Amino acid sequence: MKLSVVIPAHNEVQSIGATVEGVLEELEREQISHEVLVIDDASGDGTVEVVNRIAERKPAVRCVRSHLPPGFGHAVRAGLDHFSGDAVAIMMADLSDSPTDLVRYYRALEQGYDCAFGTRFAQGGSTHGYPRFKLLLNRVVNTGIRFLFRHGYDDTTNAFKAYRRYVIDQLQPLLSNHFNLTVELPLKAVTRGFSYAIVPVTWANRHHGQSKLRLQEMGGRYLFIVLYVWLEHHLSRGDYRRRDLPSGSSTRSRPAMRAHVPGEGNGAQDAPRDLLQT
Ligand SMILES: Nc1nc2c(ncn2[C@@H]2O[C@H](COP(=O)(O)OP(=O)(O)OP(=O)(O)O)[C@@H](O)[C@H]2O)c(=O)[nH]1
Ligand SMILES: [Mg+2]
Repeated sequence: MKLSVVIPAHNEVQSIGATVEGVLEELEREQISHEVLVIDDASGDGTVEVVNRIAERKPAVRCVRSHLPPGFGHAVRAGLDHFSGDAVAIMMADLSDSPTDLVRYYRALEQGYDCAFGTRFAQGGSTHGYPRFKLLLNRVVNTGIRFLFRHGYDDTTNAFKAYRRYVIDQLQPLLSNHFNLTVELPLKAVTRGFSYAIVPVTWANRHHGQSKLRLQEMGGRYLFIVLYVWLEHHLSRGDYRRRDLPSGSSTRSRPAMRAHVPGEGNGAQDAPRDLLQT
């Protein structure tokens, strides 16, 4: 199974080199077939040059100029249009996400889960340097989403996740142009009936560069996409369910499932048998 790693990057010259090198090192060590796609939006600080220098040594790395308008959601969607792997992971360029966790996601997908979702807040997960107000907002929003969708998962808003290719195909068309894509992807995957492993991950606040998330501009957009998926789930009578499930079957979210992660005690036996077959 080839893994594509899509990394949206805008003016991340101080972090992008270490991000890409860290991913390569881990995937090469684990002998995981891979490609790394950095999706740039006209960065003016040398981000592209750093990636292109790595690409000269490592053919698995490509820097792609987004063909869509600027913005986080468009950049990720550009990556999802371009990737060639059997699965794709979306990862940030600011060294917040850990390449070791990327390997854990891959192992969960290998076990037969359709998606791998990280949690920074359940046992085994952690955050370092999360600004207090952002953390508070995060917990309120994720609790609200969990209440609405009852999917047993407490970190829906974290963008760092992995999906099998057929999941991405069946989530189209994607509507979010901005950071709200980070909730559209997992919520559609859950409500459309794909299985998901919940994997504890670590997250660290950026040390370099600037945050591009503008909270004031995103509130309405997050609410729009959350309500959109909720309405689809409750009113569409299963029209958008994954295609290999009968459309009239239950439209309730699947319960959370934990992946067996090497070195941890939680086992794949938690997952219903049919979910381990893909
Ligand atoms: N190509 C592209 N990438 C973007 C854009 N906006 C953000 N990104 C990238 O998306 C990732 C997440 O953006 P961040 O600014 O770190 O957002 P955040 O993680 O919510 O904010 P922090 O907590 O401050 O890190 C980073 O890798 C950014 O470089 C954009 O408009 N275009
Ligand atoms: Mg960030």
